[in-house]
Amino acid sequence: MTIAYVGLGANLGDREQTILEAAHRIGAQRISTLIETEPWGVTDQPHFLNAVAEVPTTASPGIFLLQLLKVERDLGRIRDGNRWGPRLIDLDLLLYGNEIIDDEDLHVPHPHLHERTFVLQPLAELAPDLIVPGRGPVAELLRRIQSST
Ligand code: PH2
Ligand code: MG
Ligand code: MG
Repeated sequence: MTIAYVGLGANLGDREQTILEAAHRIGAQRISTLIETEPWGVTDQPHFLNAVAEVPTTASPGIFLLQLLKVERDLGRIRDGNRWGPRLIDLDLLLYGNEIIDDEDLHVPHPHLHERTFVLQPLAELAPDLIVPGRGPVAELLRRIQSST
């Protein structure tokens, strides 16, 4: 059994309801506080609701990722190739145990994790002592980003 952390985000529809339903469907054992956040990357879009879920899993990282994509689809997400645009639900595999994975279609830890307050803050709430493999303690990453803005 491996503990995975998944970032959840939504900025269309009933954001809270969709995030809670997604957390349930992916088998979350804990979920952080849901936070209202300014859009990052493409800023001209509605505000997001973000959270992080802690998920125990026996699936391999690749299979787990497919499970996340299926839940996104089942909840109505349509992938239109708009990379950072508005979405009903986004499930990002942030961490899979202590593993570092750099496959063509799977990068863990999530490549933008350390630069996003909307990920680091809820992650630090769930797991304040967590070390992000290859990047360092989550609390330190959060401090760094907060002092740079
Ligand atoms: N997701 C994005 C792009 N920008 N901004 C916020 N605040 N929250 C997100 O989840 C988010 C974003 C692409 O996945
Ligand atoms: Mg995302
Ligand atoms: Mg995504």
